[in-house]
Amino acid sequence: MSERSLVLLKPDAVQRGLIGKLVSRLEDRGLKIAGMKLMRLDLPLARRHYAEHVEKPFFGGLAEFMMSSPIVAMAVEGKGAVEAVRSAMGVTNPQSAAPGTIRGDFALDIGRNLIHGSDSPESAERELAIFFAEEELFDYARDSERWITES
Ligand code: DAT
Ligand code: MG
Repeated sequence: MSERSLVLLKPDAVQRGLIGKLVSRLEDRGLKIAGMKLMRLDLPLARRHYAEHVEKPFFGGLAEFMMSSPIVAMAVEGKGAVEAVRSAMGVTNPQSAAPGTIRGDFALDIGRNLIHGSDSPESAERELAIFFAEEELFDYARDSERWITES
C-alpha cells in the first residue's frame, strides 16, 4: 500500500458546495480515496487534531470555524500522497497561494482556506488514527493504477 494523507474539506468547502470540485482535484491527480465520511467536529476532536496549534492566538477562531458545519474527512492514498496533497492545496494563506492550487483558485482568507492536508507522513499516521477506525479504511486496487504510477 502506498502513502496516505488525512484530508479534511472544511466547513467553508461544504457550505460553498465545493465538495465535488475539491475531491475531483485530488482524483484527477491520480490519488485514490481509501476512506471518506461527513462528520461534525466537537471541541475535544478539534483540540486533538490541531494539538500543535492549541496554544496559538488563532486557535479559538479556528476551532469555532471547524465546528461550524459538517466537514468531509478523507483518507487519500497514492505515491507521495502527503506532498501531492500539500502541493495541490497551496500554501496556508490563500493570499499567497499560487493559481492552480485549491487555495489559490478558490479562497482568499487564511481563516477560510477550505482544506486540510497532513504535513508529513508521521502527521498523517497520527491524524488518520484520530478520524478513522481501521475498518473504515479500504485497501483496494483500481484498474487505472498502472496508468498512474510506474511502480
Ligand atoms: P495548514 O492548514 O496549511 O497545514 P497550519 O497547520 O499552519 O496550516 O495551520 C492550521 C490552520 O490554522 C490553517 O489552515 C489556518 C489556521 N491558521 C494558521 N495560521 C493562522 C494565522 N496566523 N491566523 C489565522 N489562522 C491561522
Ligand atoms: Mg497543518
